[in-house]
Amino acid sequence: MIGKYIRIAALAGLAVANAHAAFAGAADYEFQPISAEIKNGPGSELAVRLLDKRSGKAVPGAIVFRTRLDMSPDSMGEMEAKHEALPSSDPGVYRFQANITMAGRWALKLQAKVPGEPETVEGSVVLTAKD
Ligand SMILES: [Cu+2]
Repeated sequence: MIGKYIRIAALAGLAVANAHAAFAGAADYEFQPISAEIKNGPGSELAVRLLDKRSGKAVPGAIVFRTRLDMSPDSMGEMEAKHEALPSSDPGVYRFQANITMAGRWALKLQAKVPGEPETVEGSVVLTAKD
């Protein structure tokens, strides 16, 4: 009887471990702001680094295919800022130019395809716009 329970518990543990392995991929990456402070106004420049948390190294060559910039950190999630990608000469650094319309905290939310990673990597960085 006891042996049977132990076997079931071991199998359950294995299932959890497998599920974890399946999700480990995208969670190994993190977007970080280069500067957490940005300029309030048109043409404000933002930059984030994509980090592989396992190696601590920046990850070049990611395709950032969806972004959203809004004031959700200051409870204004419906307030969006127009922005576009800029070229970057820094490997692993992804740059944008945004028309920031209000001082305060903005969230840049990103979805990216990372070389060698089948899962979509998602991240969000909070940037504070100052006059
Ligand atoms: Cu606002």
